[in-house]
Amino acid sequence: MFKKILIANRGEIALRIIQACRELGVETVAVHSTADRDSLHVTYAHEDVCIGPPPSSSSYLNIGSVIAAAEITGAEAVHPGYGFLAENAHFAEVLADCKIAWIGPKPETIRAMGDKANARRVAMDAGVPVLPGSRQPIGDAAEAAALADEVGYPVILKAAAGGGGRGMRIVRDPAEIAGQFATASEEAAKAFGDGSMYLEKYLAEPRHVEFQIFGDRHGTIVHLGERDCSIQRRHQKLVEESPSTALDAELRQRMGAAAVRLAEAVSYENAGTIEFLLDRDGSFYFMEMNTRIQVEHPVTEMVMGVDLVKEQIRVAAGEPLSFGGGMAPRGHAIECRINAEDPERFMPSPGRLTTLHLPGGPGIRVDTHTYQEYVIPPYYDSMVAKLIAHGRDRGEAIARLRRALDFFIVEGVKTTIPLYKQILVDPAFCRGEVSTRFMEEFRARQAGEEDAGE
Ligand code: MV4
Repeated sequence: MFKKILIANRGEIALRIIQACRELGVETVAVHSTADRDSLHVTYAHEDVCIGPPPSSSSYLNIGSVIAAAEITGAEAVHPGYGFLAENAHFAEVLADCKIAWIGPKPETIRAMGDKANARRVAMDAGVPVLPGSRQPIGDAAEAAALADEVGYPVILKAAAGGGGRGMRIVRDPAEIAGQFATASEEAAKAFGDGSMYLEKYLAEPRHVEFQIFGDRHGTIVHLGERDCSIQRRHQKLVEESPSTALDAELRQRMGAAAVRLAEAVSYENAGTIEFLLDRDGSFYFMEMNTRIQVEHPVTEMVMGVDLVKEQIRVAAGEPLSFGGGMAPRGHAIECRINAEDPERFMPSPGRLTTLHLPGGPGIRVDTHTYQEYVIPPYYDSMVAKLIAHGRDRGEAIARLRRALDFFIVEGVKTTIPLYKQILVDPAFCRGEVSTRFMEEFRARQAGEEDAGE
């Protein structure tokens, strides 16, 4: 096992990784920008190194500074968390050159899956279902038009270098395909330095169902069930749960087998996520693969009874997986991402947490780097905490989450807590009827209720 690990991240995930290291008896190095001196990840690490000024481009994304911090402290491995450098294949390669271990998949896997058009082709070749569409990046507008005619409208244009909803265009009218292709490709070239686009048939009201997969260095690859992340707004996930109310054991087995097949096709190592779109009729289609630990990993941990971050470290140190595949979920878990935001406008609301009381009790987990009097800086994402409830069934998980939201007191900044209290009593949510359109439909129901009340 490693003696010392550097955590190349901040916020709640940095603290989560430090917790895992402690349990494994591994020493920790925190890196931080000048804006994060007072964060708990700095407090709890054995050592800390300031790596630059607040903008992440000058600190958490500065490969030279992070590697210098690892060299100075003698860290043997780096855990990247999520975001920042987590899916940067070049960073993983530079670490290897410096003889520092990378807690994540092989750089070539990160690169292969980071190109979303290539990932789609890998899935097709592995016999994993994909929506009708491109086999390779689209050459020009005429090719986009021909392909769209072939698969039928509506279609969606996606940037190969995008992902997570960035660089997407839905096209419903054949008259618009050429123009949309040109502008989308130009935008992608500007935003990602790569204008490659691919095309898929557009599904109107799918669910976002993703599978947690895990591979070790001895060739074992398993899945740990799914997370339903259909409730999103502007491609930001709001609520994540496991198991999905749309899956039975048979569909879970088939989707899980497809996820494992794809992971096997790239000899996947460490933790990863395979995203699917699930249609109403039970058809499922590969969308993207994420080659990192995800924000919503705790819902899987709670229903599967595993510690995914400890497992990442063990596997990176060469140990075999400590669990097998094919486990059935135990009970139900739901996570809310609590942000310092004005939920009406979805605008960040940074500042001092003048009061903070965190809920606890049976079945409740709170992952946070904050404390009373902590100041949320304006430079990074505005997450205050992840609140996760586990219950014997979905009803108990919802009741516990509602109770915990009622007992979660934050003063000094606006938060998304009131929004979650509304979602958790929404009739469609309570029936488990969610799709990627959920938030629009929910807003409409809320507006209708207000009208009726006046
Ligand atoms: C789609 C889709 C429907 N059809 N692709 C969004 C994030 C990125 N991972 C891909 N996404 C989608 N891709 C096809 N062929 C629906 C989504 C999607 C979505 C789209 C618009 C608004 C919200 C969304 C939430 C989740 C998924």
